[in-house]
Amino acid sequence: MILFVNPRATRPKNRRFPLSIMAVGAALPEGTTWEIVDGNLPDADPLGDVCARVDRQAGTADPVRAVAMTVMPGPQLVSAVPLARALKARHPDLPIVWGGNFGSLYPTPVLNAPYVDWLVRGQGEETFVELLRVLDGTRDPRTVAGLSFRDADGSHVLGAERRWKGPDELPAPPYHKIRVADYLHPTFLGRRSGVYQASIGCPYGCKFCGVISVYGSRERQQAPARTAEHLASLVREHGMDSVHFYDNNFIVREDHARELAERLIPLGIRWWCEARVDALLRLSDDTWRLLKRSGLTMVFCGAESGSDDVLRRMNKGTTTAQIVEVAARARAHGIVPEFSFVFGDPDEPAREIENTLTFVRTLKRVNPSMELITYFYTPTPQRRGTYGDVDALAGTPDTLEEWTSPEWVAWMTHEDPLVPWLDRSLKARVEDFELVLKSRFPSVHDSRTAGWGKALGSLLARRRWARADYGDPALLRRVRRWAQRTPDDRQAYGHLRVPSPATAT
Ligand code: B12
Ligand code: SF4
Repeated sequence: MILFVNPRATRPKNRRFPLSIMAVGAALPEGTTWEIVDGNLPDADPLGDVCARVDRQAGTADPVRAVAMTVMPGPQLVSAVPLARALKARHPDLPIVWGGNFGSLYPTPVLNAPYVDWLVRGQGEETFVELLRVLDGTRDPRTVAGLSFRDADGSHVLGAERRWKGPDELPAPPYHKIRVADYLHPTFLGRRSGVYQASIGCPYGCKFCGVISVYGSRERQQAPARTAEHLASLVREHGMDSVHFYDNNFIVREDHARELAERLIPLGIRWWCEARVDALLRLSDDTWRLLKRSGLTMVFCGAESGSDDVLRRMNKGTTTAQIVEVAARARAHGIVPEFSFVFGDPDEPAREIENTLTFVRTLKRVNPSMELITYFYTPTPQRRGTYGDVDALAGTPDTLEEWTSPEWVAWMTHEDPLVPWLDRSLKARVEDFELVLKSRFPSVHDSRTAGWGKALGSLLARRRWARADYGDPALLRRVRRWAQRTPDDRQAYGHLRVPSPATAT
């Protein structure tokens, strides 16, 4: 038996299908038994749960052969480290395998950890199956692409990169291995929202993005018929009424987008996806209408900057004029655009922050329903040069213990990286702007602020917004705090926030 673990990454009420480990489990050879332990379920005790299952299987014909954990940078790493360490202490001979984005980007600290035995980088399905043969003693680990491990002398062996497969070549998500109803939650889209990923990778090469570091600049999309079939079963059997598509680029080609939309219409769901502005501008008005009819409610676009020079240096491949045009077309078609921006240009941080704030105001004028997402630039290991030409690995920790410190968690989540070029006052400027904007125009994602608080905040922010006066909005901050129904949590999907020294009070 294999135990797959999804260490806690979000508040239980925000948990989503544990797609990563579901995907790897589904690809196991027939006859291999496997179970999921999800640390995101309410009252979960993953350590106790895993140990109980190991004890239950011990002495049977099907003992636990490995514990396989998915680990994303950020709070999930903070949960994963003590869990792996404690498991190793209790069961020293039980192989512990890590996979997912953290180890794919930062293999060294993972391989330095004595409580992690094997690391799978990039796509995991085939690598993990081959690793099982290594554990059986029938395969040399050095021949397994995508596998990394510590050699007998302690040196690190990084296997060759594995050429990955597209979704159509992989098994369907094994929904029978989880209680689907536990993962359908209210969001702004619907009462029973689910998630789905219909493509893998991304063909672009933005110099700040972690996706291409893990998957390279390549994207494979699933056939629309298969996507619709999987979603239809979630709608039919579990009453799912809306879906967030996790694809990095859900809309790439017009013919593909049209076929998908046509197949989604009968499902009667509302949906959210990510798409590039240039891809959206390639669509005809008829296709925009079709997407709207199929339930597209909000589209997330990485706008990144209000300066064409920065967009060029990021290798984004889009322009500010295109972003404005998308805002206008989305308005014409009644679809909410959600624009995310990366603040903190390494060369001209102050100037570029002002450029982008001014640009956000322009977008808000063009499309008042536009939603804003802000990130602070955190250099991420790249294949072909980083935005700002900084060394993304310089100074990063070599141990998992250091990575789990609040400073490094704030770095990984792109919320508060302590980078030398981002002065605290510049960061505060962005945060104050965001507070004024979101007070004046409450976000549809905001289910935490009571209605009266939104109305009062909007009224109080009116003059500030009109005068572009964002400096220290103490009163708006207090209103936010008073009107908060649940503790603040900036992420739309939510995750555990570890206070950083800079933000802790
Ligand atoms: C779902 C998701 C989340 C969820 C839950 C993640 C979880 N593990 O439970 C939530 C909402 C919590 C989340 C939060 C964050 N996320 Co996130 N997230 C995603 C998203 C949209 C989809 C991931 C997914 O499930 N894909 C489907 C599965 C099938 O694919 P997969 O995860 O890649 O898994 C495959 C391989 O990685 C590997 N694998 C994965 N786990 C394992 C385990 C084993 C044992 C093995 C063998 C293999 C293996 O095999 C799998 C199958 O091929 C991706 C974007 C994307 N489309 O990839 C971003 C993404 C991974 N997130 C990202 C980031 C940055 C974050 C945040 C740090 C952002 C933030 N500021 O909030 C936070 C913090 C994370 C945390 N809480 O710890 C980045 C990572 C890039 C980077 N530079 O690190 C991504 C790529 C988004 C982006 N474009 O920037 N995220
Ligand atoms: S930012 Fe978006 S478009 Fe650019 S490489 Fe990353 S996923 Fe692709």
